[in-house]
Amino acid sequence: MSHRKSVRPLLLAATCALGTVGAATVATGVADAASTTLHLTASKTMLMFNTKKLTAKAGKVTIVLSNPSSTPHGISIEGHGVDKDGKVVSKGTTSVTATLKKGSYTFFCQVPGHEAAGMKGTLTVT
Ligand SMILES: [Cu+2]
Repeated sequence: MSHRKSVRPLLLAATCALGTVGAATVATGVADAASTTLHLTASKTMLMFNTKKLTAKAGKVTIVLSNPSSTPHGISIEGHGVDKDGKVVSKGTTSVTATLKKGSYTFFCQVPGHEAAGMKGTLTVT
């Protein structure tokens, strides 16, 4: 950190404040983008989800995974530079949220071996 080297702490503070305002402005610009929550359920007995296809509008996308099984499962989104993992849970609910642009993404369970066994699908963002 270079704070100690700063010649004028007040100027630094002012710059930080401006930075915050700038970030808020950017967030407002994205506010009209859609916010989608998708629900996914893991099989109680097999390594699979209840669907292999999900769709969402570009913007903030949350996938909520219900796992009724005692086998641990998680939910991840990958593609176009996005790589987000939700928590792994057994007999519970977990979720992952990412801001996505138009395109095709992969959603999958990140527990080793589960994606290869079939716990994956395509998330199409339009
Ligand atoms: Cu799994």
